[in-house]
Amino acid sequence: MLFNIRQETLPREDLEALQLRRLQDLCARVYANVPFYRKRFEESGITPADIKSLDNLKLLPFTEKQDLRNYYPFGLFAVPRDNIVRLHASSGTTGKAVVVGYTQRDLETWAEVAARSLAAAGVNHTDTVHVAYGYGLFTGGLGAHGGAEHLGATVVPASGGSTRRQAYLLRDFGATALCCTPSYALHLWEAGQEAGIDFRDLPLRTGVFGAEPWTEEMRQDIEQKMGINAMNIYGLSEVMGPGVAMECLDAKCGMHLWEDHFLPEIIDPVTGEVLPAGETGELVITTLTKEGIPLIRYRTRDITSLDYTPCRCGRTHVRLTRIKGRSDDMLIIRGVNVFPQQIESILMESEGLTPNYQLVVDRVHNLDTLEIQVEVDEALFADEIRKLQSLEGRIQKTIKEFLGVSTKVRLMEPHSLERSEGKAKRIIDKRLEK
Ligand code: DLL
Repeated sequence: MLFNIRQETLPREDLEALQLRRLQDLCARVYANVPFYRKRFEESGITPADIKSLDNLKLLPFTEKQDLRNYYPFGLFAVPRDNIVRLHASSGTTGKAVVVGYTQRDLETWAEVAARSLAAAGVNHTDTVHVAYGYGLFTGGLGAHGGAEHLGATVVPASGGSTRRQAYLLRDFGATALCCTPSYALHLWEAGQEAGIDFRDLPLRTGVFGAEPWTEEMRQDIEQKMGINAMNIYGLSEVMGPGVAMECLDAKCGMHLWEDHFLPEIIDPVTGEVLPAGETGELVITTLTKEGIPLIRYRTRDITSLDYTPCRCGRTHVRLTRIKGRSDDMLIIRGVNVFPQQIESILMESEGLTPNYQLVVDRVHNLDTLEIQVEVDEALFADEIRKLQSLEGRIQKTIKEFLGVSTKVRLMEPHSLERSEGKAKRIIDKRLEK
């Protein structure tokens, strides 16, 4: 179901006209209120009046995470502190936190796009939505919460942690939708198994999963184990939080990015050149309506592509293809570029392996090494050692064939790798400690 039929089905021409008006307003606002952006305009030799088409956006430089860090905490805010009603922050894996401030209207916009997103996944006001994204400075919990409330659904604000208790809550409250990271969904499922709860017997029918990269193979695994539709939701704190883009149940193919609020571009991550529609590169987003901390051409570091072909659901907003990785998560193993998700896809094709895996990168005698630790399921674990060893060899061979990199595959006992309550930690790079 569409939450906001008019906006979600705007013909492209109207959508672009709206984007241009909003872009011009945005440029005027940041020029007047944010010294950082005024300087950027001046250095580029232009004023907001020079932005006459969407294409003119190219005249402005990118904004990067480092810029937000340099102006920590509030230096890029575009409204007086009095107008900020909420702060969130993302720590990321390295460096100083990035702080985002929301005005009342920003929170309303966020609730709107998050509600649209849940509706696209097939959730409506009759649903009970169990939110197991963390509540706090992380945007996941409160973002999904705001969307579900705006939709008129019943929200269970479970947050992360107490996993077995959450499995009981899911059963007892009869949640029909679950919002959390895909890795935490599997963790919840395992806790349910241990407590004798089969998710397939519960009323649960929709998963709204995101905040970390995952693959089509992992989707199939989750759907089969839990008996639900596992839907992909995208977002990032700097731009808003969950609900920047969302898959629709009708096509389950690419995430509609709400273009009346966010203007996407795809660039070559090395040269910064804007790539033609359909090509894969780094996603760059301009926030068209945000008031607290608007961003012009923000480099997300997420690798994806834009699909402008019409979608069967009737929504006209462009679709982001599944995130292939982050340009800063890409591993370079002896010169070969490898994304963790490529390895995940290969692992998930082997029967008996679980989606619980970790990549350990090291440097031994000046050579990069990559060890893939992956848990096997109980059935395979009970098999003979010989069989397990031959499976390790087969996976190593497949990875070498498809990705061109030599690895060491280590099959691990079920439940031996650490579980995360939020984003899974897939990479341990020991080279960084040396
Ligand atoms: O993870 C916001 C969010 C919360 C999105 C809940 C979806 C659901 P950050 O902590 O700032 O914000 O992390 C943003 O997470 O740049 C991507 O690299 C990654 N990410 C988010 N959603 C997806 C997804 C939240 N569906 C970073 N697929 C982003 C792959 C994703 N990666």
